[in-house]
Amino acid sequence: MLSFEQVNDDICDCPDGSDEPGTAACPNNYFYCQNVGHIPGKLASSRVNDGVCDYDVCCDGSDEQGLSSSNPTAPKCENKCKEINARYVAELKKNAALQEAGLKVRDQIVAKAKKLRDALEVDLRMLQGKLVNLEEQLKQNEEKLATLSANIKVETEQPKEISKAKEDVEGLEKQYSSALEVIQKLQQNIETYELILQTMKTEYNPNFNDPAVKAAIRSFEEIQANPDATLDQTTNQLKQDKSKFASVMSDLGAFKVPTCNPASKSFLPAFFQNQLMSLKLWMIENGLLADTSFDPLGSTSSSTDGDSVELTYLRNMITKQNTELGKLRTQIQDLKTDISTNYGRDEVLRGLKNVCVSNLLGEYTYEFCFSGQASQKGNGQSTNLGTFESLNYSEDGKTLTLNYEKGAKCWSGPIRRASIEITCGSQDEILLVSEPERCEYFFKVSSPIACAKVEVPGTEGAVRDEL
Ligand code: MAN
Repeated sequence: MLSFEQVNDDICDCPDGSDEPGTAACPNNYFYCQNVGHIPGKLASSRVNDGVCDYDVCCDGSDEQGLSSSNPTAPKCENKCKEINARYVAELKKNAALQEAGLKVRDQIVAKAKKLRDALEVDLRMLQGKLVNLEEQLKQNEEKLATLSANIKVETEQPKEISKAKEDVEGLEKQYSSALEVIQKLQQNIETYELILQTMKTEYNPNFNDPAVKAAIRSFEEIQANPDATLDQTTNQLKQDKSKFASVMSDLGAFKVPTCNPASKSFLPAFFQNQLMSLKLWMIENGLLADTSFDPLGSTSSSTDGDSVELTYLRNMITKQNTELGKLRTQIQDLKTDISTNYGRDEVLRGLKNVCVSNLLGEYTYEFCFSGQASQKGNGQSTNLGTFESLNYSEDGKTLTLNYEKGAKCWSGPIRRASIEITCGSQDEILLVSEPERCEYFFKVSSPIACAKVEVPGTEGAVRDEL
């Protein structure tokens, strides 16, 4: 236990230096200056009684009061707490006024940000509703297409002319067959007669002088000497050709045309039908035509006949709806991403979308767009320094840092990036830009968006620390 006399006796008794708060006796200790009327301060012991008035910490000059017997020539520093405090309070008030004014501008930006966000949410709900409807319509169309495709038994009929031709060919075939039969019968008869004559020729008695038999045999021999092959050939050809009837009949039987509804019997060429379909589709989509009729060419929508026009229309519609759905989903995703992006406190940065700030500093004009891109312009070209990606606040909340990433690649170096440090100011202004590392840029910026409500604090209670 130390006695009262051992406190501030310029001898360091306690390891933590607590017995010498008013002297420099303990190394690595602090001198406490009361600074009555201002903020108390803590000064390194080494700076006590060193011949320098450390008014930045000890406005009362107590650090140089010659308390140290080892330094009796130390100058006595007069107490300047009153004027230092007056300057300090004036500075605080000035800053508070700046923050106050900036805050008003900030409030307007925040109000705009809120409106923008609300609008995005309305858009999102609207698009989500549209998505649900479109998905439902697509589902219905796909079901209709499936039903249609299943029901289409390509029903066919033959034109009358074809049926008539078939009948005629059938009649001709019968006549042909009868004629062929007659010819074949005659051929058989000829063979029989030839056999009889041959028998007569070989077996007749030449000792009987029968001139009729001899004349018949002579004629038979003449015929045998000049055989006529054409008959056999013709008969064979006729037999072969008979099969052609069957093939013609089969072709005629297979010749059928699809049964069509009146609409698909349109005389319009396919090109015009497609154009008409597209026009109707466009009119339906743009609310100029009710989407009640399923068939763009005006046939009954309940028809489930094999109707290629209706099928084509359905398929076109499904393709279009799928494309539209893809676009909608992308839009919804973009909106969701935007809505969930961190735009800082009160989403203040959202209110500054498309707002850009630039300043000519040295050889380049530097520019950044809040939540957009940062760039360096000069020598007729613009270099991308990165795109806004994230933000963070300093611990005391007074500094907002925006991080811009993935800029243009440095020649044989890193990808450019930038940190934009914003503190409260009456207007958006780039105060300075430096490049602490090659292709890493640091912007110091003032803007109302970093302003905050401040209380002008009393001077009591706080301790001004030199460190
Ligand atoms: C340009 C500028 C500079 C950068 C060099 C790197 O000159 O973008 O800021 O340091 O390229 O090569």
